[in-house]
Amino acid sequence: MIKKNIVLSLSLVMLILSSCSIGGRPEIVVSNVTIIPSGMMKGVASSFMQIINNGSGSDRLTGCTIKEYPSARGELHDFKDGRMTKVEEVIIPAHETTELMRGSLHIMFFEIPEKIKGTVTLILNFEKSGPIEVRAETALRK
Ligand SMILES: [Cu+2]
Repeated sequence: MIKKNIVLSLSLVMLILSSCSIGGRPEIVVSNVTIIPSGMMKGVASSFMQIINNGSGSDRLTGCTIKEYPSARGELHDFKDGRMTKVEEVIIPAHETTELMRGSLHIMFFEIPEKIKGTVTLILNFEKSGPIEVRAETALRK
């Protein structure tokens, strides 16, 4: 009976330990945020940035909006087999920097009501960290 109890409590400890390592807290820092209006399509812009996760748990980017233009629609895009495709989420692994850049993962906005310039505020929605506001500098397409 005693032996059985020890085994039971040991497995409980292991369960708690393993759930900690999976469910640790993410610590998100976002830098180098740019938003680039499309030269060809009206009301469309792409956004690039670095999302740094200094925490011990992963997070997911699930969406993005522009504070100044709430009606604009933000989509998460990736490239698969050389073609741009919409994705539902971007996984942000712990202890890693996730790069959103041209030709790879990026955010794209549609139906922006006017030509954007200067800086705008993006609201990035994370599953665990919640909404994070970042300033995005408008850049011209190089
Ligand atoms: Cu895109």
